[in-house]
Amino acid sequence: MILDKNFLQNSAFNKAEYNYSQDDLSAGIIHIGVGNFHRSHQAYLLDSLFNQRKDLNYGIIGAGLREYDTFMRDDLLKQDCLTTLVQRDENTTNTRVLQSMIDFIEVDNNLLVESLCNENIKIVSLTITEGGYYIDSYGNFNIQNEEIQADINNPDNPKTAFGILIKALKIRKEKGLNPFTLLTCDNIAHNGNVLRNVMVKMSQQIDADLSEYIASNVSCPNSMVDRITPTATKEDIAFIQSEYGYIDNRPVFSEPFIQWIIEDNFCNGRPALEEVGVMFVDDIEPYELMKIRMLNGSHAAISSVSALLDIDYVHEALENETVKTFLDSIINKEVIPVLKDIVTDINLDEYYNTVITRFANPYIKDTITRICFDNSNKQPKFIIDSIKDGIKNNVNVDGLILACALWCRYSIGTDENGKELDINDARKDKLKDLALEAKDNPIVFIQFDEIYGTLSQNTYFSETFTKFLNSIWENGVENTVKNYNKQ
Ligand code: CS2
Repeated sequence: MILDKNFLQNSAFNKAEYNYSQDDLSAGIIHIGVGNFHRSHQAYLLDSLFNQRKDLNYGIIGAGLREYDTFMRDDLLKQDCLTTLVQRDENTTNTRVLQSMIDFIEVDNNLLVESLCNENIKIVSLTITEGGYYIDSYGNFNIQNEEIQADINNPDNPKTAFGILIKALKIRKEKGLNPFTLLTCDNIAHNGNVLRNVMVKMSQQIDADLSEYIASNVSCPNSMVDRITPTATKEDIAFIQSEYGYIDNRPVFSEPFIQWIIEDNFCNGRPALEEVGVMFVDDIEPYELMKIRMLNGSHAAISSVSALLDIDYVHEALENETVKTFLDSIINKEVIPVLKDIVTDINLDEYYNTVITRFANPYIKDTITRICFDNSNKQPKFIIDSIKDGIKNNVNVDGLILACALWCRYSIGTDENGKELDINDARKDKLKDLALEAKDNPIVFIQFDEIYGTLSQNTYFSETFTKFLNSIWENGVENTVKNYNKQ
């Protein structure tokens, strides 16, 4: 029996806990990029709000532009867009079927534009990954990118999310409809500002008036999002079937922890998410910096070394003394000293303890492969920015530089026993070539400017990287990290 509306209405499953159904909702949000995270986070919080019978006009419509989205759409439509969310740690297994998504637009750019022009849509939210914003290693919008240029030259037939949003905003403006808020939920510092800059700069090349209109009328609040959400496995699907008697082909498993902090800047209204624990603030910077540098930074710091040491899960990485000591040293000696002047209201040591406790949760089975995914878009934002700031502030960042050398070794694609590493990165081939060349000439890896910008010109950085990479090849991964840990 596949999960669907009928099943939910007719079975005894958790019935008492549902105070609304999809029939009570109308569409108010289009979400682009429906993955696991969106569903464990935004869709879950809206479900909690709807369950209080509030703001029922903010139902979510799923959308996407890629092949992956067609598979997600097909599967979700078969189960009436319902998602089973299981939140797990050692004390709880909390299962709920989320009903906050009510439809999923066909993966077709014209249909997406059409839906975006529905005046009931007040918010367009996005999870299009850190790499989805065309940002170069200097933090600037890469307007010369081929895909962006194609949309600028052919704005009526856009292919990128931004081209599509610009076209829809143009139509809304012409029809005299209010614009929508653009709410990014990706892990990028100042994510709203980044998005806004892309929208304004790109539209400038298309239609100057429209660009001005977007700059003055469309809000792009910055936000910090947080909930660890691994990819569900076959065993997870089987767990739901044996435990609850139905099949959900797209369940989501997450930790119980959840956080969403948003700047309160919505041009066309918003749901009362504060009722379900979302924090609305005037300035997001301290929170997002803390989260990106400490939580995502920790993942990025342990990702390559764990893969090279043949560790499968994040909780196992934390049980490995070499990896744990390495991480503690990076965060305590290199990341926190830079952050403590910017993040003054939050106890960073306590925050780090929470991060570690969350990583140690064995019940969510977060994989090292997941945290290695798309590393070439994560290293710049999660590691390299910390290195740059450390150097500026005279903080020793040897550990972070060692993390870069380990990533270089990882990019070869095999571990020290010849076992193949499961690398999922658009720059994989280029990185492998550079990593092989770097065996004899380490500096070529850090001269890859799409990732490192001009950082290789810093002598401390390039000498330390060279020292560590040479040591990795001479003494091995584990010994190199252990030696660093002794410092
Ligand atoms: C992870 C994130 O992909 C990563 O590198 O750090 O997916 C992380 O689990 C989330 O940001 C947690 O909110």
